[in-house]
Order: sequence, then structure tokens, then C-alpha cells
Amino acid sequence: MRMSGARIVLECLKREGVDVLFGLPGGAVLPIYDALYDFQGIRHILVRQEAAAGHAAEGYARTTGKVGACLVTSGPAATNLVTALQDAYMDSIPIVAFTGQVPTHLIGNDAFQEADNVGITRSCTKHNFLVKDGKDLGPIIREAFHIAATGRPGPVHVDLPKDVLVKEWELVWPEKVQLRSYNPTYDGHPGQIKRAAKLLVRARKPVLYVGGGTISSDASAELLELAELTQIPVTQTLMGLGAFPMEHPLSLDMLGMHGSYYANMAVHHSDVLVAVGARFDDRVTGRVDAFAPNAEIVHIDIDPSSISKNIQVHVPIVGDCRRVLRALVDAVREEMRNDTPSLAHEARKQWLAQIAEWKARHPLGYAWDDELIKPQYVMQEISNLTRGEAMIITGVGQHQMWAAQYYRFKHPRRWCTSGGLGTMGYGLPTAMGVAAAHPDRLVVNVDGGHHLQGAVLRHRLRAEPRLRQAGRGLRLRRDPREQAVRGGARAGEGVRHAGARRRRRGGGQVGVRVPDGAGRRGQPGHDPRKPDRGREGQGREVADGVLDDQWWRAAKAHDRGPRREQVRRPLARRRPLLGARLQHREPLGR
Ligand SMILES: Cc1cc2nc3c(=O)[nH]c(=O)nc-3n(C[C@H](O)[C@H](O)[C@H](O)COP(=O)(O)OP(=O)(O)OC[C@H]3O[C@@H](n4cnc5c(N)ncnc54)[C@H](O)[C@@H]3O)c2cc1C
Ligand SMILES: Cc1ncc(C[n+]2csc(CCOP(=O)(O)OP(=O)(O)O)c2C)c(N)n1
Repeated sequence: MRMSGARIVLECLKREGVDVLFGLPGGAVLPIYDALYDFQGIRHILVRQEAAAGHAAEGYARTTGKVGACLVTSGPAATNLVTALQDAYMDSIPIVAFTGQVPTHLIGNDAFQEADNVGITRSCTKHNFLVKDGKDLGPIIREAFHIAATGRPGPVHVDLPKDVLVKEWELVWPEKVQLRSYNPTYDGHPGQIKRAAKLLVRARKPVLYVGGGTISSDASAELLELAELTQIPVTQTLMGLGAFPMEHPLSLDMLGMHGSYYANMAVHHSDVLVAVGARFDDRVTGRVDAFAPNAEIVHIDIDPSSISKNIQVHVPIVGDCRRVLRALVDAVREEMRNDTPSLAHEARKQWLAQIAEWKARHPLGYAWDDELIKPQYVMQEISNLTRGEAMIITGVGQHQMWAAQYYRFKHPRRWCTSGGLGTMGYGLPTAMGVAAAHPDRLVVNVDGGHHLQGAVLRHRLRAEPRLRQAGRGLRLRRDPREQAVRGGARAGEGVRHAGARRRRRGGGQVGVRVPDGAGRRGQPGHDPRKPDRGREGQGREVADGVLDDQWWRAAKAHDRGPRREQVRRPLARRRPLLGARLQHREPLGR
């Protein structure tokens, strides 16, 4: 069937299951916007800066498990998008980003709004393509979605010259994608899984350290089964929050620089550490030569280049977390049937008792203030009022850490934060993407202020979380808005904002109102079962300062065992970008 390249793009997106496209129009991609005007089945959401399109696609992808899609024009739009691509790359989020490009005959001529898009995005995408021939549109888009979603997920970029979009072509749609140079491993090596099972059963002080890969692979059920079967405590990275319910007695909450005292102590003193879809980031390890100095380390990761990149591991298992955990549970059961060393059993009881003591002596806490409403308290209240069920999105900064520490996460895929790149301005557009994917869910964007102000102005979006008196709960208010699509000679629909009058009155600020005194210690409404809100000196927040002097010194004092050698990362250990990184021109299957 012949149709314009622009229409082929939309047909392919629909076949890939895209129902929402985040974008901002411009000359080079107007043919797609024109085709979108009467195209059924894809909803377009207009953003006000291109990075926001990428972040919105990230939010959509992280919370649905599907690939997010965004579309921006050439030159400055593509360069604006780069921050979001790098953000998705660092956090392993699957998105496909389309950019416009000048017509093929002008490429390399310094044409108006030309940029070397594939050159620029080479280092911040898992793969990228320049489509020079319309018959390649279908195969390339198919490959782009396949690469983004499989193996270690990540962003893929497709550059679309305007003439390719305007001309008519035959739609080519390969039923299967087969890439010779790209075959991720999903099943772990049985021998290594057996070794890991033996270690787990005999360990005296084991800890499970779980990260974002557990979320990407939807492995929470398998993780819970393994933890309960073996009674091994679980700590989560910033990117792994939600993989394991925080209210579970085996939960150690978050670890690392801003993590809990008990998680960091448990990891430091562990004798077997099992990393599940986590990448030993420096916010977690601190000084690598003093990280978990006495532990034998098992590392489950789908990306072989992640293994022994920062920390030398003893039992590497390359594979998908979910499949490997499933196999590990079976192997542990088998091992337990054969032999449960009673010494390890006794030691394990003491280990859990030691952790309980650390938890009791050093819970997360903050100094209570009768005058000021502390942000930590606000997060606790949001957590209580939403019962850990809301979708929580953050900006970057101190509020991000408070959200991570004080929200009691129960479920996977309900938390979006910029972990690896730490991109301020991520919160609001990502929350938009999440809201577009889950219109019936409560979406809360917790933000600091810096970039939020700009984003609120740009998006003219009004987000007003309010804490209300008992019974009313927390509400996120958002103006319903319609998206403008301006295509070719067609007049745009314009963007309408209900509530504009209220916005003029209120200025659109974000505010949290806490009923006077409600829930405070000694006041009506105070619930003594809630976590202690920290009398002065009681509890401690394990933040940079504390880690640097007290916790860190204690950890070092303990560290009498052999030092872990810092792994110097040779270039070859860096994430392989699809082998030879066939950037563009030809779809990979050829
Ligand atoms: C201000 C600030 C402070 C921070 N402080 C902390 C802190 O105190 N503690 C903390 O933990 N983080 C902190 N971070 C976040 C930190 O920078 C890292 O982003 C985070 O620690 C990485 O999490 P992760 O190890 O789970 O890896 P991710 O980045 O989530 O990577 C996932 C890993 O899993 C693998 N993987 C992906 N899919 C699969 C699959 N299907 N099967 C198997 N493996 C898979 C990937 O190859 C990768 O190795 C902070 C960030 C900011 C901005
Ligand atoms: C795009 C970008 N610019 C700068 C920074 C460095 N940075 C990290 S946190 C921060 C301050 C954040 O302030 P705010 O948004 O008010 O949040 P708070 O820390 O006060 O909660 C800055 C400037 C960043 N992470 N991202």
C-alpha cells in the first residue's frame, strides 16, 4: 500500500502499540503533524520544550512497561531533546524519539535548522538511525522499538528527513525483527545459579540489594518469594523503590548516601550480597575499596558490561532478573531440601536481631519543629493519605531524597525520578506523561522549585496538591487542557485552559496545606503508630554529612578485612552500544 512517509510513520507507531505521542511541531516534521490531524488511534500531547517530550515519554514508559514515544523537529528541537535522551540512557528507560531532519539532498550543507542529529545523539542513545530511504521506514521503526524494549532497555533515536516524510512509498512491515549482532541473554547460567543458591543457603549475614532492573523486568513477585523463602532482608536503590514493599518486615528501605542507617550497616557487614538489577552506582558504594568488604557478591544483570564494572563480583549471572530469580528460587528450594546447615540457621536469627536493633536505634528521623512544617512531615502525610498507592514523581534535589525516604512504597512502577543524570526539570513533564498513561490514577509531582517554576509557566499547567481534613484525602488538581496540533495549512485548534480565571487569581502556585496542628504530637489526630517524627536527637537522617563523618568512620573502623580492589574500568567495559553501533543509513537486519 502506497502512502506518504509521514503516514507510514504513524501506521508503524500504531502497529507498535503507541497510543500517546508527546511532541512539539516544527517545519521538518509538519508532514507528520498534518497526517496526525485525521489519524485515528494516536493521541498527541503538546509540550512546551522538547526535553519535556522526552521526559513525558520516560514517565509513560516507566509506569506502563511499554515503550514511550516522542516527536520533535530538526536542529534546535533535537538538541533540546538531548538532555532527556541522556536521562533515559542513564536510567535504562525504553523510549523511541523521532526528530525531523532537513531534506536528504541538503544534509551536510549547513541548511536552515540543520544539526548532525545522529552524531549528537550517538553517545546518549542505545542506538540511532537516519532514514534516507522511505522503504526503510517500517523496518527501522520496528527495529527501534525492538532495541529500546529488549535487553537492557534504553532510548533509541530515529532521524527523519523531510523529503522522506513527504514522498509516497510502499509500507514495508517485517513480521519479525532479527538482528545478527544483538541477542540479549535472558536465562542465567544454571551453574552460576546453583553456586548462588549454595551461597544463599549457607550465608550467615546475607542481604538482597535490588535496583531498577527488578522494576524493568517486573520481577517483584519472584523477589518477594525469594526473600520470604530465605528470610533475607532487602534494600532498594533509588531506582528500585517499589520493587519490594517497604512495610514488609524484611525491608531495609533505601541504601546509599541518602539511605537508611540500617540498610548501609547491613550491606557493610554482610557476608553474601546479592545485587539484583542494580549497577553499584557511586551514590550506593561510596568508596569502592570499603564497600561490603567481607561479602561474596552475586550480581544478576542483563547487561554483561554492568558486571564487575565498578565492583569485582564473585558470582556473575547475566540474564533477566525475573527469569533468573525464578530459577534461583527453585535452586534454593532444591538446596534446602538437601541440606540446611544448622549453624547458618542460628547465625541468620542473630543477623535479623542485629538488623532489628539497628532499625530501633537509628530509624530515619528529623528534628520536629512546632512552628515550621518540615518537608519530611509533608512526605509522610502524603504517604499516609495516599496509603502508598499514588504515582510519585519528583524533581531533583533535597525534596527528591525526602520523597524517597519518607514515602512508603508498596508497588513497582509507581515511582519516577531522575536517578543517574539527576535532571532538574524532570518532574512536571514526567508527571504529565504518567497522567496521560494513567488518567484514573492519582499522580503527585513532588518538586523543589527551581525548574518547576519554569515548567509551570511553560506548560501553563496547574498542579495543586492539597492535604485536606479527614475524609477528603489528597487531590492533585490539573487543568484539563487540549493539545494544539498545527499541521500544514490547517489552523491549529489552540490550547484551551479551563480554570484560567482561578489561575490568574492564584498565580498557579503549588502548595500544601496542612490543617493546623492536625497529626502533630500531643495534638488531636496524632497517630502514635506512625513513625516517630523525630524528637531532637532521636533518629537520624543518613545524609551526606552524617555519612562522611560518623557512619563512614564507623564503617571504616570495622573494615579490618582485606580491602576490595577498586576496579579500574577499561574502555572495553563500558556499555557496549550494540557492538559496532551501526548508527544509521541501513536497518540492522540487512
Ligand atoms: C541527588 C541524588 C542523590 C542520590 N542518592 C542516592 C542514594 O543515596 N542511594 C541510591 O540508591 N541512589 C541514589 N541516587 C541515584 C543514583 O545516582 C543511581 O541512579 C542509582 O543508585 C542507580 O540505581 P540502580 O543501581 O538500581 O541502577 P539503574 O540505573 O536502575 O540500572 C539498572 C541496572 O539493572 C540492569 N537491568 C535492566 N533491565 C534488566 C533486566 N530486565 N534484568 C536484569 N537486569 C536489568 C541494567 O543493566 C542496570 O545495570 C541519587 C541520585 C540523585 C540525583
Ligand atoms: C538541569 C540541572 N541543573 C542544575 C542541577 C544541580 N542541582 C541539583 S539540585 C539543585 C537545587 C535544586 O533546588 P530545588 O529545585 O529548589 O529543590 P530542593 O533541593 O530545594 O528540594 C541544583 C541546582 C541539576 N541537577 N540539574
